[in-house]
Amino acid sequence: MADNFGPLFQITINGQKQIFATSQALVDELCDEARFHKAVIGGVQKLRMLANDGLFTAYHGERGWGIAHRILMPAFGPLRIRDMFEDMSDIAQQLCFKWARQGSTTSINITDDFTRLTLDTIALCTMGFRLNSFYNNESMHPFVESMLYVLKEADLQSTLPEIANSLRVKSQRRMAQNIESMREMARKIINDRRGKTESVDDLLNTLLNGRDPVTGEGMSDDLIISNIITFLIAGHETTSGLLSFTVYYLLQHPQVLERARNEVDEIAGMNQITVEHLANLPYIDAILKESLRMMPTAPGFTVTPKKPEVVGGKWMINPGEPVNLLLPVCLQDQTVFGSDAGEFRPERMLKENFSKLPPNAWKPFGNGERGCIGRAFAWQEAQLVIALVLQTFDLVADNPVYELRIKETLTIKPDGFNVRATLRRGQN
Ligand code: MNH
Repeated sequence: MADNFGPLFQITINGQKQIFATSQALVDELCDEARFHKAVIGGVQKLRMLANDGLFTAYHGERGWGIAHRILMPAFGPLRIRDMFEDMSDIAQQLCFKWARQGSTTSINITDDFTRLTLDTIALCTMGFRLNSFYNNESMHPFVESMLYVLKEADLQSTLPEIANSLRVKSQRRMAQNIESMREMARKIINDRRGKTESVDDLLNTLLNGRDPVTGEGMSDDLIISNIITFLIAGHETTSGLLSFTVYYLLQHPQVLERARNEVDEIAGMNQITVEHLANLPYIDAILKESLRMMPTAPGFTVTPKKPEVVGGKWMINPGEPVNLLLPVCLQDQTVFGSDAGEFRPERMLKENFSKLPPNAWKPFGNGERGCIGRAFAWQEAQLVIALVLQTFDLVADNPVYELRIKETLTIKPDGFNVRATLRRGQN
């Protein structure tokens, strides 16, 4: 539809008018926070049943958002993220142990294992909580089972007319039960921590004891629960997709893979990868950026104008009308990235080239005050995992003629992409 009707078109879904923007020039305009702000609609709005005024699902200007945002921003700053490196390594090593022990004849569904990794990482790094997903191959942690149900149901409900939803009594009841069990689990994490005497300086501690510099208030228990759940959800699906697509592109492009691996070998050799190494892996950084450009794992975000606005010089948009920024198309805009915009070419994302892109050309982490709070977290985790996997394994696609299929929930991931991993020579 973007090819036929872009750069701006409108369709009606379930009686609601939806506008889609598909060019970088429009993204640039729509990222102007003086004119536009986030709109919470569709699947994201449905998730409010679970996460209410948590950071991701909060309405523009909602009180709980402001309090949580001001308390939590410093907790996601670069220094705090650096402190999480050891816990990130712990989980990344669990992944490597698993692959090593499975041996090179096992077909690995890479997205499943990366989801185990990212979920365990966010829970351990932010709350000191071990989900131990690598030690349970059959079922996922009950929290995860509930989360998967709720995400799927929220997505489905957002595509059905309200009347159909009101008739799906059993699904509604299951939804409510799963939501309650997730909130109960978060409540338990809070109470466990409050029962401890020694202090731990982590994100959970900030949630429990942080004070909003503006209002002087702390966060209510309900708001803390909503944000714990928000981090667990927002903090893992997107990063898992990023890692999966990155491995997919690496296997599609052997020269890129080789250059990336040489970079790791040169910087870290066979030594354990440290947080200092990560700053010296510019090519891997470019690969991750390019992977998110080709496959933005959060494939869009939605804004609405503060007052009636004309965009692109000719389209009138009114407050409350949602404009979806369709990232997979915007990030491959040929007027910005050239005629090879549809090709995976990490060189274009090396610092000297990246810095020459026009403003707002690369927005896979959203925009402004409602942009991703976990960006530095995700980046450190992804750099570490790709470096460690390249250092440790030879990877091949299980199906050499695999053609990329995409699975879409709120986020996108490769579907049915399996690899085999062989320990590199010279290592046990
Ligand atoms: Mn994240 C918002 C993409 C990793 C927590 N994230 C957003 C938005 C995008 C996004 C896009 C803006 C959504 C919108 O405008 O409606 N996030 C990503 C990507 C990755 C990612 C592509 C990984 C790759 N995000 C993470 C991680 C965490 C996290 C990791 C948690 C640790 N993200 C959030 C939260 C928000 C958000 C919380 C909402 C912030 C706000 O509105 O205040």
